[in-house]
Amino acid sequence: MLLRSRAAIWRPVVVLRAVATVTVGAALVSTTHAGAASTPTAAAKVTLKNIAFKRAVVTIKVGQRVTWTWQDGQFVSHNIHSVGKPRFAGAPAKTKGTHTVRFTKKGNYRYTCTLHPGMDGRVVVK
Ligand SMILES: [Cu+2]
Repeated sequence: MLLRSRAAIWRPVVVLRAVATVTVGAALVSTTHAGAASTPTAAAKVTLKNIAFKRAVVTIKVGQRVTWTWQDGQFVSHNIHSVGKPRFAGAPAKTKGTHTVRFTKKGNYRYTCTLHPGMDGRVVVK
């Protein structure tokens, strides 16, 4: 009983350490990942569900963040691939989790999921 509750307490600490390592390894200053203690609230949230980005177009202000959340289940992978310019840090194909990007310059940021033609999105930074 005592061992069980200790495991439950320590598990989140291990997860946070793993996430921190990944963030540093990626060397993308503007990118954060789910579970990081310092992740601020996103100005806009986009879901990846039913082979679509919803909402497909979001508008934010300079300095704000967008968080994408994978919600199509374990059998459907999606990625986020920046298209044209300006570019931003995308995400590799995966089936769950989140991806957060802070946009520091104005622009029309187009992106797509390269696995699903027509699965397109855009972030308008004003
Ligand atoms: Cu996709």
